[in-house]
Amino acid sequence: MGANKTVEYISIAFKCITLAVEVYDYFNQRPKHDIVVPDDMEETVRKAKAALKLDTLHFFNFGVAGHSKTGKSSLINAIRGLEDDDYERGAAEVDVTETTHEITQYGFPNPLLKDVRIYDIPGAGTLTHDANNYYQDKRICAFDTVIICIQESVCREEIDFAIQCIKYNQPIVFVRSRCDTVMDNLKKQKRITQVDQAAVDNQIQKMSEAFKREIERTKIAELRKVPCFFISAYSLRDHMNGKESDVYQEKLFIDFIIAESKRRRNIVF
Ligand SMILES: Nc1nc2c(ncn2[C@@H]2O[C@H](COP(=O)(O)OP(=O)(O)O)[C@@H](O)[C@H]2O)c(=O)[nH]1
Ligand SMILES: [Mg+2]
Repeated sequence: MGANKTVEYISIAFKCITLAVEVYDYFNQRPKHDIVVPDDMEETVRKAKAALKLDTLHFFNFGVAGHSKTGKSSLINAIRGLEDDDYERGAAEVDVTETTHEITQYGFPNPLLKDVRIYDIPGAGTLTHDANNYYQDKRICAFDTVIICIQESVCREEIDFAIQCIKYNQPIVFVRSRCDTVMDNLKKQKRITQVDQAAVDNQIQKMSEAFKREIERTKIAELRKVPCFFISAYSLRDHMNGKESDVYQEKLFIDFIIAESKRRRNIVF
């Protein structure tokens, strides 16, 4: 192996380690503060924590909500750095029809992330539960941050659900996963010649603008502050495993949930 190649490999290895350390640096510390909620909502949040058996003192708890097939389980596996079929390490089952409305808890197989828990909140806004009741029934207010998985466009239930979160001073973020399939389709339709970073960036710009227009149409000012990140579960898994893969907005997304959950716990940067 030539000297140049060796230097290149060392440099790539170094970048991977730096990336991994950045992510773990936050997640591997127990929260130093409990979540902060408006005074008049403390009692509700206390009851919610008890009902869900959430330990907000020792764990960061992230909820993932959204309709069936929006990619929640895949996103959870990706954040945990797992392949979808890594059942030995407790991968969430992908592509199953949601027959339950039970919230499922997932820890992190990586011991460095032992103080983080992530929760699958299935079927938000289905016909059996309207979004407002769902928020109350499921005691969503006790999570540090709620990640709302959406499809091509934001629907009414997702908007109502987001408004409930905002009322509880709860950080939320919309995520549109499966962006790799969007790019593949554009190529098949011959609207792009290849899937390179320029084509991805261009498409993300278009999707972000379309998202903003949808939010504007709701005429709800608070929602303008809620970002939407466009990602692929596959790139996100690589990102979480410290590989240099930030094809869509994986790094922005993880940085955002870290920053917002700190805000909710009054952790000053
Ligand atoms: N190509 C691609 N497929 C995805 C992605 N995320 C989810 N999927 C697929 O979308 C389908 C539904 O995903 P799943 O995680 O089960 O959605 P859930 O019902 O919301 O938990 C499955 O076939 C996944 O493999 C992604 O980022 N890229
Ligand atoms: Mg699922």
